[in-house]
Amino acid sequence: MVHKMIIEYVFAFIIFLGGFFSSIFSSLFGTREMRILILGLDGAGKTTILYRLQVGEVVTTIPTIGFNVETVTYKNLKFQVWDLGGQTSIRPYWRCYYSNTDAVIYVVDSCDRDRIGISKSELVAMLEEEELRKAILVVFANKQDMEQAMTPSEMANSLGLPALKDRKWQIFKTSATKGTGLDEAMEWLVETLKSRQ
Ligand code: G3D
Ligand code: MG
Repeated sequence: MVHKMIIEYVFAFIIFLGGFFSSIFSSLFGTREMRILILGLDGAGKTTILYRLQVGEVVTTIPTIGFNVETVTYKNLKFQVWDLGGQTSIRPYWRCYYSNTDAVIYVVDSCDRDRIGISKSELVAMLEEEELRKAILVVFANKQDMEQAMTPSEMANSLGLPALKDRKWQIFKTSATKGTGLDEAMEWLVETLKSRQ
């Protein structure tokens, strides 16, 4: 009897977690499609985050020029993910995906001190794109569950965030594997998008 109650409780909890993000997003109703890019260096945790959002099926496509694009569509929201860094020759092709972008979720591995400089230059280069001029920027200081993680303020400075001009931005501590901090960050994003509509 007690066992059964515990099992039911655990199930209810899992269902609650699954529904959490979708309930945040369902409040972002509108007619226009909202586009959100999830970007960052490889290994930062983007794919893990995309699955954590649990709002739909992740579809992976490989455009002919050869980079992975993962997409999740939920109601009028479209999330697209790919890795930055590496081959600069394919960079111009990213532009096909920039148009009408409402927000960029920039994911950074908080433990990767060696590549924070590359992460910064990739971010800066991307923000120079005309199509992203009005996009809101949310930085996920990911892997905060690790002991050696940099603090969000350390990361904000290393990424040059305080120097950004005419950009609505915010940084959040997250752990994609533990699932912490994501809801807070997504809530901020949704509220900020709503206030702009
Ligand atoms: P990417 O899509 O940005 O390239 P992934 O990154 O989502 O594939 O994640 C890369 C690795 O980092 C994965 O480990 C993943 O489990 C891990 N990871 C993602 N987020 C976190 C986090 O918040 N904390 C910790 N500790 N690890 C995280 P593997 O071992 O599968 O390569
Ligand atoms: Mg990935």
